[in-house]
Amino acid sequence: MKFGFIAMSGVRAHNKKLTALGLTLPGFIERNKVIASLPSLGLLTLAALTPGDFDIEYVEIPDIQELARLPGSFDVVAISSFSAQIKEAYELADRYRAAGVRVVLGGLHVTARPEEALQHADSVVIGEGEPVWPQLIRDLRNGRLKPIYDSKSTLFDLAEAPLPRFDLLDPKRYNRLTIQTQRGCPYNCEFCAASIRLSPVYRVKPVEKVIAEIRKVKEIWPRPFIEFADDNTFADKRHAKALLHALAKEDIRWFTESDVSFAKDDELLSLMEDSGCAQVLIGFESATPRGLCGVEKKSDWKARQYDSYLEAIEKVQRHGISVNGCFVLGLDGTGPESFQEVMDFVEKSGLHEVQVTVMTPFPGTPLFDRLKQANRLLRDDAWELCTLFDVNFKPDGMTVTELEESFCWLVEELYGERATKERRQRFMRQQRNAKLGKILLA
Ligand code: B12
Repeated sequence: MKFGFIAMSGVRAHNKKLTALGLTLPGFIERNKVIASLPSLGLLTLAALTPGDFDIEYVEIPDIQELARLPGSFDVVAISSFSAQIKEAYELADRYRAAGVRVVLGGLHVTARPEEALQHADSVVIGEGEPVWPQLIRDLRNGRLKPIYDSKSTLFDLAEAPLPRFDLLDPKRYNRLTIQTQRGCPYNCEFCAASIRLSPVYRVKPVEKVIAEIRKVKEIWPRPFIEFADDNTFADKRHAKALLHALAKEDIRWFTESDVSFAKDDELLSLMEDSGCAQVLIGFESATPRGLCGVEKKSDWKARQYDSYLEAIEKVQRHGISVNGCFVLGLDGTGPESFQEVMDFVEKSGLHEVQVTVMTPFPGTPLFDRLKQANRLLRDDAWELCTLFDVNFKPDGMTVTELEESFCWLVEELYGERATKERRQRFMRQQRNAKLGKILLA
């Protein structure tokens, strides 16, 4: 049986002004080049759980409009889903089904909207794929695929994680490859639409497993750049330190995402430096404390971190690791002044890289439910606007137009030639001073 694993790829934005800007701004182009070409780790993982007698192919589709014909001659396809491209994924699924191919849909979007997805698939998987995949394969062989496979009540132990099928990739097409070291997050941010929505329990992957995955990547790419597809890599400091000790022996460069708290731990910072960390992305969310209130739903944890931001950036960057600071615009409690506040914060902090996004009500998030109830969503089911760059809600401190236009202004200011160059130069100066400091202390 021929099995196609189909990933929708590339990045998306609908706001035409922003798209046009993105094509011209140096800081934006560089960042897009880096992230736009990641493979689907979810599908490579499920491919690894698929028995050897299946003939497997992994395909990426950047733009369905450009598809002259359906890729592959498959008996069955597994298509992954994010909200932004779900309408394209459904169109693709419909075309495959019309050609007699069985379609299985899974991933973040269909987990939030399984009934909607079922209109386009023979089977829909809710939650993590691993716990239900063996049963789905058995049912497929017997010709008895069920409409829904729900793994939400099963806690998948990452010690059981299979080695993803990196061998299905052509390494020349990627400038980094992803690996996961954990799933979920101990916090619960209202807008988060990542792995916590598949399974709410925070878990780490045993260090030996992560290292085995890195070695598997090395079979196709001897000295790889790894992006950890985690939501909060250093949330469990003990696991993080054990992992960093092991990573230091692997001769790789890597990137990850974390909350700000790791910067208080000097031992962890040194281990990061020694193990090849190039950049860490931190969700600061707001350049002022106002926007942070109520973001984290368990204990308002994020609101209490603001005072540590500047010192954290300074400390991490002194270790030669650049910080990519993420800010969400349009948060409740913030108004038109918040755009200039981001500019000021970036300048004051010396951040090397910045990522700004628009607050986005993804389906399945507490934010979506709250805004829907308050009648603050602009359009229902406008999943194509779930890009992090488009506005689909009524902000509480400004108009929709103000949010859209000021966001474009901010993008232009942040990623233009002058600001991008200044950030790089400031970082280089900081690196030189840190090195000089170390020499003087020695
Ligand atoms: C790598 C990545 C990408 C890659 C994706 C490569 C690919 N084709 O899959 C690239 C760079 C292309 C990308 C692009 C975008 N991304 Co992105 N990306 C990530 C990132 C960093 C890691 C995802 C990952 O690898 N997870 C690990 C794997 C193992 O988990 P998984 O994919 O969910 O798979 C599991 C289950 O979902 C399920 N499953 C998944 N697919 C399938 C399919 C079947 C058939 C079955 C049965 C099961 C199944 O089983 C898997 C194993 O349990 C996350 C952030 C994060 N920290 O997680 C954001 C994230 C997924 N991205 C996000 C967004 C918004 C985007 C963009 C819209 C950004 C933009 N403006 O363009 C685009 C969308 C592109 C598109 N084509 O749709 C959001 C998605 C939110 C949502 N609910 O839709 C996230 C969560 C980030 C965020 N800030 O919120 N992204």
